[in-house]
Amino acid sequence: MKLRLPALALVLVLLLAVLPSGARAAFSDVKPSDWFYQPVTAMEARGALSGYPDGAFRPKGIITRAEFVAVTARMAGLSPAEGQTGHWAVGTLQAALEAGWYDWDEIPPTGETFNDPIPRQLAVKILMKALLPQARGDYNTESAKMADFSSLDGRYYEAVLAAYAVGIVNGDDKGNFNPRSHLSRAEACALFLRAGDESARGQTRPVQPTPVPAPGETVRGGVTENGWLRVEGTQLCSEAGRPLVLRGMSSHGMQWYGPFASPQAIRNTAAFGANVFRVAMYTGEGGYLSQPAAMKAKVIAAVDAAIEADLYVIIDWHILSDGNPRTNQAQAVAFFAEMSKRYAHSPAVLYEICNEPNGAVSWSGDVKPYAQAVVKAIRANSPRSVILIGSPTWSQDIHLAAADPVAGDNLMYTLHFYAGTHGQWLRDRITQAQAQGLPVFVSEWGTSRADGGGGVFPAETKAWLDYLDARGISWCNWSLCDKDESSAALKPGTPATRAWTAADLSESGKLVFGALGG
Ligand code: IDC
Repeated sequence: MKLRLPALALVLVLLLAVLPSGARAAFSDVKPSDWFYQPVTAMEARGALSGYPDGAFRPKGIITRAEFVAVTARMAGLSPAEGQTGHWAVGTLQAALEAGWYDWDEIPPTGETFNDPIPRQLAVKILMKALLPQARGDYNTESAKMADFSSLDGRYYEAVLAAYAVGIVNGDDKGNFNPRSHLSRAEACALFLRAGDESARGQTRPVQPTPVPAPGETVRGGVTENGWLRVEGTQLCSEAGRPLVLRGMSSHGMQWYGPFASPQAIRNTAAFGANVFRVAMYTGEGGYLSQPAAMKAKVIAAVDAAIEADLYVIIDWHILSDGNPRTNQAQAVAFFAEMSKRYAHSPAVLYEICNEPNGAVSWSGDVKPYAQAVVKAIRANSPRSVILIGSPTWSQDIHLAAADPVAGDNLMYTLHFYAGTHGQWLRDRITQAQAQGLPVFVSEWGTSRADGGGGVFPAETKAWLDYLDARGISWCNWSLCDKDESSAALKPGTPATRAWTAADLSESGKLVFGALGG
């Protein structure tokens, strides 16, 4: 059956066209700091909708009834009905009507409202019927969440209450649902994504993640694929609850080696198989405390570049010479409050709140109270991002944290090692801490001695990587730069401004980059 496509319809088809698989369009009007960046890019990456031929997405444009039903159908796998002609989406609309997603009068098949904006209450009904038909919401509990519940039409109660109950709809800042107002394309993306993820979760829910996965049970992949991280038992998991391993590089100090956290450098690292990047923002050593505005700008640029490369990204408050995190707690609280607000909607961002407490510093007297204060500041903006907490003795004393952990969800504890200095005893400490229920993340390790020099230790490195791999523990290697020291991954003089080949990698870089994708 050949469809006749008038000019307008053709534009709409282009609008909904699927991009070639693997293409990640950078829309000219969708920036990493926009609240809708994640839903829009995730929906586009799933091939459920795309931008305009001019490279724009028009996030504020209004979505029509036909467009909304077409995207929903694509997500639900509903095929168009045969034998329909006229409007570009008429076959799909007919199939949706027959599937009972909406009634005849809500979108008459005669087509006169196909290109009208879709009211929110109808959009939610269609989405719930298509993707979450089993969901139900308790009348009293859910209606109390809507300040304007009385303006909702009775025929939408069931769907809207269910949507509130499963969390795919939240009201506006006044608590209103606004049942008759229209949806922007960005808002529709957020709705589609939440419904799609909730529906996928429903299908995977019976499978409980194992606390420590067996080798081969973990998944890799980037943010688009895995979504919000969550910690189940001791294991980092994807949004759908699958054990996930992040592996990547840490930057060197942003005040010295900022160019190696450029978009090109981060893309290069991703091309070697990394799915995480750590932005090491030294506090002392001429870093943030001496030049806050300049350092913050560098961190933001690096975080945005990592998000654009679909990597998870760790914002690291890199205390080192300032050994006790309490010394600059007020600055840390303010910094993380600002960052967590800025990235509140990005599932890519993790917060590492104190690189390596050291010197005369105690867990329960210093690091733990500091962590409680910073976690509280982050949670005020970002309820579910993963927060990484260090411990005394350069983040080796995880046994102290295991005995007295910080309360809260999605908290992990960092363990740092250097293969030329730390051996079996420190691995045993991880085993013990995990047995006590402590989630561990190796946010920094080196193939060298702990001072960053002394050459590379391949056998010791292999013992460590095998151990981490067997336990599904995530890691970042120190460090991505061309400094003339053993721990640097690139040969001295390697530019950050072009792609890298194996010939650019140092001895350490060869070992580490070889293990990134594996
Ligand atoms: C090292 C750098 C080195 C720099 C030094 C002081 O490799 O070039 O001169 O810091 O700033 C850590 C720290 C990390 C260290 C690294 C190696 O987190 O900042 O980097 N290391 O010494 N903990 C254990 C080892």
